[in-house]
Amino acid sequence: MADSGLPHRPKPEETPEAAAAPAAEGAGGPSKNALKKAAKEKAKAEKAAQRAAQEKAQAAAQTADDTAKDLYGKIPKTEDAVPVTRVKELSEDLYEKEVTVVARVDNARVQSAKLAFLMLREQGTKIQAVVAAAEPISRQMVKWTGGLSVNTIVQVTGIVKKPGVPVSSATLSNLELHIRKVYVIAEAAQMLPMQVKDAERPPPEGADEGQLDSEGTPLVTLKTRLDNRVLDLQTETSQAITWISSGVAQLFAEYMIKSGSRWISTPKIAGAASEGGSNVFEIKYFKRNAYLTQSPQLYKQMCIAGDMENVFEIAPVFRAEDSNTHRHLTEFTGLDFEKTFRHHYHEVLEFAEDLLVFILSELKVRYKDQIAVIQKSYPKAGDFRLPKNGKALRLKYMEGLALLKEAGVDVSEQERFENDFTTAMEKQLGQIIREKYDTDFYVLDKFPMSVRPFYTKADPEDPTFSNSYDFFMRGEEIMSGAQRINDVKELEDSMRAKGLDPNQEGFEDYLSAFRQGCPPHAGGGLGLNRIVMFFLGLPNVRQATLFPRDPQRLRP
Ligand code: AMO
Repeated sequence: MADSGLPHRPKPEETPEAAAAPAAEGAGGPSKNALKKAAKEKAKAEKAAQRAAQEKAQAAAQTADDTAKDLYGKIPKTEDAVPVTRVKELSEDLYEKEVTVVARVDNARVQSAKLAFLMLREQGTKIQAVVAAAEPISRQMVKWTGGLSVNTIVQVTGIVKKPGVPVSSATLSNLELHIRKVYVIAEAAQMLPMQVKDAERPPPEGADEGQLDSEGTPLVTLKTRLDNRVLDLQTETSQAITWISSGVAQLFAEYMIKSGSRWISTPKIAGAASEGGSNVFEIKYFKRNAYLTQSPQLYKQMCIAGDMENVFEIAPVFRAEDSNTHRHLTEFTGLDFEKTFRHHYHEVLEFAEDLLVFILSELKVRYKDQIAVIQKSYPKAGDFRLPKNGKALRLKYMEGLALLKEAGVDVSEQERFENDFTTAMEKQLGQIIREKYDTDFYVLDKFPMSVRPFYTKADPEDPTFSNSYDFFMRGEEIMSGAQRINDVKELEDSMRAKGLDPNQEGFEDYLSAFRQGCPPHAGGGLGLNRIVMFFLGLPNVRQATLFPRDPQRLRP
């Protein structure tokens, strides 16, 4: 033992007391039994050491004569440069060709001493790989490959073959990779909190953990999936859904930019809760309090006052609503726009209707592969109905109300303009419109002034109503918008009528934007998460949100 530099501490048997003490076993020395036991222990230890040495020698010999020792294991530097083919690009054209892929191990199993299977998964696309012991592939390589832990990222080189029978559990069921080399790029922990393959099917309706399907396979609840979102994102369905979300944002930006709109970024921290209402998050801001913005509403209008004419934003929107429903989040992605018009707010309404028709019809074309994947779990994903003539169906609020009344719905509160439609009414109206007009996307225009925010312009012909509109998909709201009041006097009166004080902190900058003159304008705010959810017919908005935030959830 190396000198530790610490003062020597005598072991118990080295102390003077120990030297003076009589031997524990009595004056005649250790008993026969004790001697026998000690001899037995010694023999056992010798045997174990012998066995370990033998195993070590055997392993060394095996490695020495392992014909495949360079064909598997940790990835060698030389393999880094090998060109890689994407799994989803593999096809029957590559039969008998050698390819290299990088993928996760979805499943690994040893069939026999000479045969093992890997299911490989790259962004949800699966292909089966086989490793069989035959020169130069060794039994050791087969055993090692079949023992890889699930989710490990591997680089596999192999020959593309046609399997004897199609591999029904693989996405590429008519292809099989016959492994030549397999190297580990990043190893996964042995125990994962959730199996990605168990999350491939939709979650059960109830929240109870431990549910099994009729074949005894675990059903993973939405809560477990969201708790382990990184694993959940690896499923084929989540991969496809996240592509649709990306597509909605891209198509929104594409349409806006094509129309000459400017991409803006407005603050999410504000000094006052100026949009009113209690659904605002208060935060600590150095020595004072601040608020997270509930929408870019006031700022997008201030940009119009700043002569920007046509603006849009894609950004988080915060709502401190304790709503625990399938469609409410406390943070969502808002797609907002604001635009000037010349003669009538319908110029902007039409612009927004064409925007939605563009997004929804382009999604169907550009993301048809992803939609087909999602449809396997959520059959409604592929059946979103758009108006045949490419023009949005637009009804007046009162026409919608009449359709509900005709269907026997009690709309007396709505007729008295006391309340907006309830969620149940909106859904029923969606059904009626689908049957009558064969579309899942429609617009209601001219809402009662009483149910809209202070910045909404009243209908000059009948001020009971307003120049405001909501957009619906499958009977649920995805957008709100309106012509805005652009005259400062009218704006202050409207604030007072809604019980707001124009002199309240936070309104001065907004109001002064109008004092120096602001052109007529209108706009709207869309919820990206809801568009994805309703387009695909998903049961819950959390499935259309990367890392959802709701009153119960602040992680991951
Ligand atoms: P509104 O409050 O109606 O309007 O919001 C606009 C759109 O945002 C989405 N949305 C939500 N999505 C998920 N969870 C929520 N809690 C949630 N709340 C709203 C919906 C909704 O249609 N300033 C106005 C817009 C405007 O007039 O331009 C506004 O924010 O899809």
